[in-house]
Amino acid sequence: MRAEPQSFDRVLSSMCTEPHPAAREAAERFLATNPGDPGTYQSAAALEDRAVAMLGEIVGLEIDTADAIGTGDDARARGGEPTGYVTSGGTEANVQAVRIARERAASATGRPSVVVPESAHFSFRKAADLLQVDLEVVPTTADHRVDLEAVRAAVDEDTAAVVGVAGSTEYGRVDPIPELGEIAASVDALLHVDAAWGGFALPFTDREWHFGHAAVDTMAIDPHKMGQAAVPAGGLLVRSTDLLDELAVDTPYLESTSQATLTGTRSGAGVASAVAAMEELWPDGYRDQYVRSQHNAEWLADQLEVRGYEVVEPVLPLVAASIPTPLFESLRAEGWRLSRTGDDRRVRFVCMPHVTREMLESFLADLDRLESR
Ligand code: 0PR
Repeated sequence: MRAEPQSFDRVLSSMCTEPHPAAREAAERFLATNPGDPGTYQSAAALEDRAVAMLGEIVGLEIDTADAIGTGDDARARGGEPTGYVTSGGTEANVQAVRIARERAASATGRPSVVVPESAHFSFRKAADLLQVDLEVVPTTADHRVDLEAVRAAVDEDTAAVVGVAGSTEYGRVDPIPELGEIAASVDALLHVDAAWGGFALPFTDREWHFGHAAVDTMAIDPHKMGQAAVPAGGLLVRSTDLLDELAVDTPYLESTSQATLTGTRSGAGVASAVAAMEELWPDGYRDQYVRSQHNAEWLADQLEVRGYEVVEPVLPLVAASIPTPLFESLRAEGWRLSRTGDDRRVRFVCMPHVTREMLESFLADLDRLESR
């Protein structure tokens, strides 16, 4: 087989990026390891503890490495400590968070429901489908954040979880997390925050989004997106081990006695590359990258506005702009990888680390040329 992987030269649509060189190297070294079997792959499992501890630092949780999942039995015996694990991505973290909430609500009488903003990622639909919970989709307001009044009206005794998005897929918006926490607590539901994409940018903003800012119970944060790790490396973090216990199944013939992850065999490459990227970049490298990407997004938004396109201002490094379909198609034909929002077909530019000012200048030159044809 000889096929070239996708070059990132013209990719403006993706939430993935070129892995950091240290992350690439670490992924290669751990290709054949499985942190899902910590008894056998001890160093991959130890790296996962390290990944979880570092993710904890980023999301405002102090995690003792001995409490992470590799040594889960000990941690569970002690109970209550914050913990988590490296998932295959945001989808798995979101599915598992819904599963935790459903299990926790299992003794309630009605069918459990999860309240999500319409801006939530489609992985919550998969979760609802698989787990047989009702998805209550509430609208967003004009600024593309969840309508709190609608959330208040949607919750009741069957609500197992309320979801807030910290960096939405289509507009990069951050829901009012502290307020969502209060609403969730008022009906004894869990608060899950989806920071799968935003989690590595938000620490450098003044947004209130993490465990230290609000009564957050579970969170998705993906090293394989803004974290510059190799795919697959997502993260699920929980406020206390008893929440992860809701997921544990017995594993009779493994050395470890239970498993809380959704997949069995997992990628040691993802885990090792997440640790390498975070050790290399947290916090200064991520801060520099956020500042660079945010400036690029603001610059692109201005440039598009000057040209008469309607633009949704970037709160995080993501710009959405109304570009007519024929022009969108012509740009794609030139090799630009672009995608559109579901509701109003705006073109979505994700200013990931591989997106440079030069690349955006070259994109705008093509846009101008094609527009004047
Ligand atoms: N939560 C949020 C807020 C997301 O944006 C995404 C992915 C997920 C969860 C799910 O994450 P996984 O895809 O890791 O399971 N959103 C991206 C999107 O729809 C997914 C993506 C990534 C699409 C890379 C294309 C691509 O090249 O844009």
